[in-house]
Amino acid sequence: MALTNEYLAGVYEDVKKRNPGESEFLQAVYEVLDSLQPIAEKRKDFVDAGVFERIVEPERCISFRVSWVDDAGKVRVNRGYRVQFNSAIGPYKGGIRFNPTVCASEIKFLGFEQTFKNSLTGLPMGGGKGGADFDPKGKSDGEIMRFCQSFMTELAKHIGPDTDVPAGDKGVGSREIGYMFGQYKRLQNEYTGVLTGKSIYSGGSLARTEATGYGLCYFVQEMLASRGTSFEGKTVVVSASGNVAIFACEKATQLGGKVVAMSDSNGYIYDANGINLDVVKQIKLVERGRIKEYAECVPGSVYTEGCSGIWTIPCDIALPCGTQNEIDEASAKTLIANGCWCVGEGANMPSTLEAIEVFRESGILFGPAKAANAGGVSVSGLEMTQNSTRLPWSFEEVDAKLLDIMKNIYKNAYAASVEMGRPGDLVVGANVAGFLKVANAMVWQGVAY
Ligand code: NDP
Ligand code: 2IT
Repeated sequence: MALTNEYLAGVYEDVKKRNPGESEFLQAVYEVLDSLQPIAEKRKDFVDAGVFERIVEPERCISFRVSWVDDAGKVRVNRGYRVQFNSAIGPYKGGIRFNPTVCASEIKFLGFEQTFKNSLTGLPMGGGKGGADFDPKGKSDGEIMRFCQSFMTELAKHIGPDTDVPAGDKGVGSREIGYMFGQYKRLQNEYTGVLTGKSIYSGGSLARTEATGYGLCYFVQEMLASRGTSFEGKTVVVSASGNVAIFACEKATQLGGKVVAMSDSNGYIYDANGINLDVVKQIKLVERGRIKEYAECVPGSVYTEGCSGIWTIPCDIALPCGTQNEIDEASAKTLIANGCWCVGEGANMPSTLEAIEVFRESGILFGPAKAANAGGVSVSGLEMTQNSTRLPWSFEEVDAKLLDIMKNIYKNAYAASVEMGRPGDLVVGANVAGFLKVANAMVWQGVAY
């Protein structure tokens, strides 16, 4: 794979030199620049304003020490990050991830993707992402609280309701947001909507918990409608069993689909009768257990060790909701060989560049992450609106707005794909539609001399 546009090929070479070894970040940048090649040819004003060079460079990268004390009284040290990628269209906005894999490359790829995703939502939010190489697995509640407080003690210096508004991501849910919110309030003596994904008792929005998974299904519903069909009677495979996966499973089932498999990073469960989501919720949300336990609770279901095996299960619709690069070229080919004809990305960048090529060449329906999983940050944007107006909305109001936003994202991405001469290629459509708004704002705001 190589960029044919000489100018963008040069921009990409520069990004490679400046970010050596950052494979996830380079992958995300390559995919976007590839889609933007016709734009670079047409829009001399963007080239003259250095938009392409600027948009691949984060505005600010903060990295900091997070020291905390574990239950045994031992001092532990992790590394925290906040990458404030682009503020052309609004305050930086994006989640915080706690996972041992977290590093500069991972947070930069996520912040870069977030910039285009947030633009697609139509709401005034710039792109940012943060996290720490902290593993929440096996930690006590007290350890999680002390870590979150120490993390926020530094992060608080860099964020604010009109500056940068973090939220959850992998390893960060309502519990962690609560501990961080409490610490921010203590430090700043301010009760503001500085974080989203808050509890409904502290200014959170109803339907934020469900938003990414529900939004993903609303987006897939639009893709299916373009072929005159729906979720009704379709077999669905959902990877992972975290926040996004659980509510994708819930909405896909409500819309008439049958979800037959879910997973975690250790393995997957197959239930030919359709996943019993109450059991999954009890194991994952209440007991914080492993997906393996499902097979012990539900007769007839089977657990298999190893998470990538989930892509060998025959299905109509695949919803990867776990992590980056969980579908490689071989898994993509297996999915298609077994009859899969629709993929909606719930996780960020779950398909490798090679896997995406397989999906695009085969002509199946493919909903790329920055469009398909934008429901979470959309409802975060609606949470910010409710916080600034001090008026909470009902679940139904938020859900209706979410549906509307996801329909619009589909419509705009599809329209951009047509304009680029690639009708139905939503990778190109989402990248171009997301880029144009940010690029126009960057030109309008000028360059600091
Ligand atoms: P959670 O921490 O709630 O859940 C993560 C889930 O992914 C866990 O079940 C985890 O299993 C599983 N997982 C991790 N690696 C793999 C793998 N290789 N194969 C299968 N499952 C795996 O995180 P979220 O649900 O919030 O996030 C999931 C994805 O969705 C991430 O890519 C995130 O960036 C993205 N996303 C999240 C949004 C949100 O609002 N939360 C919004 C948009 C995107 P285990 O317990 O074993 O680690
Ligand atoms: O990847 C994402 O869009 C998120 N983790 C949600 C970000 C947010 O600010 O709600």
